[in-house]
Amino acid sequence: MSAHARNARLRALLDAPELFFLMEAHDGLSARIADAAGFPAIWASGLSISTALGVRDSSEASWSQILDVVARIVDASGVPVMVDGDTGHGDFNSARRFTRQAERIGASAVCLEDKVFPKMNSFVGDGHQLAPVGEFCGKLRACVDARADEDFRVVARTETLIAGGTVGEALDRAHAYADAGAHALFIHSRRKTVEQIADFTRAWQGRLPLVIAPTTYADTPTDDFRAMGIKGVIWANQNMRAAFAAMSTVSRDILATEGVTRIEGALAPLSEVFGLLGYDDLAEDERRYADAEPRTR
Ligand code: SPV
Ligand code: MG
Repeated sequence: MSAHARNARLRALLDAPELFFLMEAHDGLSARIADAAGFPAIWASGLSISTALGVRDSSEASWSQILDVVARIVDASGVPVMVDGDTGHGDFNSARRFTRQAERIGASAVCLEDKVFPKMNSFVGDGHQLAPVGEFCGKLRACVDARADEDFRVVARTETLIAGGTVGEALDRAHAYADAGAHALFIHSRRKTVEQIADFTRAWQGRLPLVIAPTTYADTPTDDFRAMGIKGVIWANQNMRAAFAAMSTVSRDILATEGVTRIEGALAPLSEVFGLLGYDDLAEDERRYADAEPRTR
């Protein structure tokens, strides 16, 4: 799918009445797996990419390091990619440079959050500081103006509830971000239950498409999110956590047993890896291209 077609696809997903899932990816392999599983869109998660790079989700990875990984995710998949842009990695100018570059490498949306730089992951600690509303609105406007393709989406994320604010305060910010030109709104909560999100969606009345990441309230049935009118549900870190758990088990087991006999059955066969990465297609292409006879006229 061309970059423009991917952008148009994500825009259509956000604007359609149906709910859709965005699956987290943090490298080329996880992107390929999410795509092959059938997810219609990918969330390039700051937490998961940072973790895969071996650093903390506290603006430790530079924006170019993040976008290097996003380029791998775009390259390895055929579905639209929404990039977790954190705070935009600085002021409005850093954010719009990040946005422009994300669009150039084939991402279809950037999501910007209203915290101050450097940010800390939303699940860590209680010191989450929000940016002034006017400053964040200017950042959103700069990113909306910086797009080359009008189907590329700028998603505003409010961390009001993460910072201990009320649903009313989150709504005030969300309306300001909609006025500033955001195309969708990510309302984030780390409560174990969905009530805050439900209160927000009732009052929001569908002004812009809503996106959520139900990491802590993940046992809420998806039909409840549908009933609330939520459009995008981001499974924000499950591939990274699955890989973390599996790699921890395998590394410990091989060391403890001095071999792979016990763990081998739990591993993906290489044939499955080669299948997903399209080794057969390459063999076919080699037959076609590697030693082509000159065509006779
Ligand atoms: C991420 O995936 O990096 C997110 C979502 O921003 S969360 O970790 O829930 O803040
Ligand atoms: Mg993040």
